[in-house]
Amino acid sequence: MKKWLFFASVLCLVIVLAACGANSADSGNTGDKEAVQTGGAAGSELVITASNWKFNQAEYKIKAGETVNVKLDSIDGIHGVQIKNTDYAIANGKTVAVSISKPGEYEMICNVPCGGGHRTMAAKLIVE
Ligand SMILES: [Cu+2]
Repeated sequence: MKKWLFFASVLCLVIVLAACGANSADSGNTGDKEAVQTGGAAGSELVITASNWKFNQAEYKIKAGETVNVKLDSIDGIHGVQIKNTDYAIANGKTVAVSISKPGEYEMICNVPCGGGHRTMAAKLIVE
């Protein structure tokens, strides 16, 4: 009887230790993932969504001198973005690392002939 009790106690202890071990391993992994995600967010990203015939925002803001990964997503029609007074152009579905050192307002236009509203398809990029 005593032997059985001892065995049960050891078994409980093993289970508790295993659970603790598993938990700490899990939280360790989560920490790693968070670190990776934080690292990804540090290189900031700007997603511009284009449709017939507008961009999803009238204005987009980035910081002067900061490299921002600008992605263009066309959800309706095929569009492109050209940032005037810069060499930057972003094709549909592509991401371009944009870094503009001079603050100001830059006009962004669609650079793909996309139909009726093409010529009025524009937004502002504000570099602060
Ligand atoms: Cu267009």
